[in-house]
Amino acid sequence: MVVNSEQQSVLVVDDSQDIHALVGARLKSERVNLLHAYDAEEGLNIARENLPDLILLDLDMPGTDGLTLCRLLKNQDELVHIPVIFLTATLDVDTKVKAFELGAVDYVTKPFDAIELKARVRAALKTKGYHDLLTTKARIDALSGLWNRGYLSEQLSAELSLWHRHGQPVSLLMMDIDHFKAINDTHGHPFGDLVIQRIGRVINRLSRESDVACRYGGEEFAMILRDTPAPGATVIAKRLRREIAALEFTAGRETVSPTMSIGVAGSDQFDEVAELSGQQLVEAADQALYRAKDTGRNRVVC
Ligand code: GH3
Ligand code: MG
Ligand code: MG
Ligand code: MG
Repeated sequence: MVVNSEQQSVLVVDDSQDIHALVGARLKSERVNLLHAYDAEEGLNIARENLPDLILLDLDMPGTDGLTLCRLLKNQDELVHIPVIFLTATLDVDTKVKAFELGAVDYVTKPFDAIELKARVRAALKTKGYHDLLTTKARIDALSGLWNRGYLSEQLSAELSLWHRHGQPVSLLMMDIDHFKAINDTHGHPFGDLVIQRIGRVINRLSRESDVACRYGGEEFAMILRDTPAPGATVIAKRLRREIAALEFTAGRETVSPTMSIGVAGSDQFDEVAELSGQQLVEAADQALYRAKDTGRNRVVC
């Protein structure tokens, strides 16, 4: 089973150039990208920038020591899941216990044995690969292959903080398939699932790399449009509506052509910049969607 097809990276934080050279030589045969830092501050910066899959951390460094750096790493949401293996000459039990309490997954004592270091690094990277796979799976909707609602909510909060701090606009589309119950009732639930899947593919195809397209639930979809005010989002929504209306499904001798109603809301439509929450933006897009339903369906309302 391929856990992670991308090359994993390992950050080595140690004040000794010799240790960097030694680790490099020991892990030469491994398919890993090595990153190097020579003190805690540099280690923290490189970790933040590169989000490595594993950190090999020296316990004894001048200035901020390894235990303190480990505590700093484990205090940051985006870094907390990076496994830390301590490199240490110390065999003192209290220090080892302290390291585990701070969140280290393992330690290797210097001078380290080549095979042992490799085995411990491999084991930690394998676990990290499984962790990443599960994290991704927990964010994806199985039927459509789009992101799920939980992930959309997380990303919406992140986008709104960019709006609050830098005035970078964000828009949200709420989409709902029209008369979907009738499609299910007439052609069956598996056919309905197929419609959801193919509409999901259209939404995915028309979304940009920076957008977050999700299945919000049932036959409802949502999309976050990054750095996009409401008028720009409306253009995208209209394109989506058009492409979905052009889809044709064959059900026995019949051709089914589902349509979608879309509500648009943008942060730029709100006056009180600092007050806007994800919930409010969802509510605004939902209200626009209701208006689209009320005024005849198969349309975009902003
Ligand atoms: P409207 O135009 O007002 O949106 O009408 P509608 O019939 O689409 O709305 P309603 O919310 O009444 O119906 C949604 C239907 O979607 C009901 C539910 O059985 C169906 N549904 C929800 N999730 C799934 C799913 O995963 N697969 C299938 N096939 N149907 C689903
Ligand atoms: Mg040292
Ligand atoms: Mg619905
Ligand atoms: Mg519907």
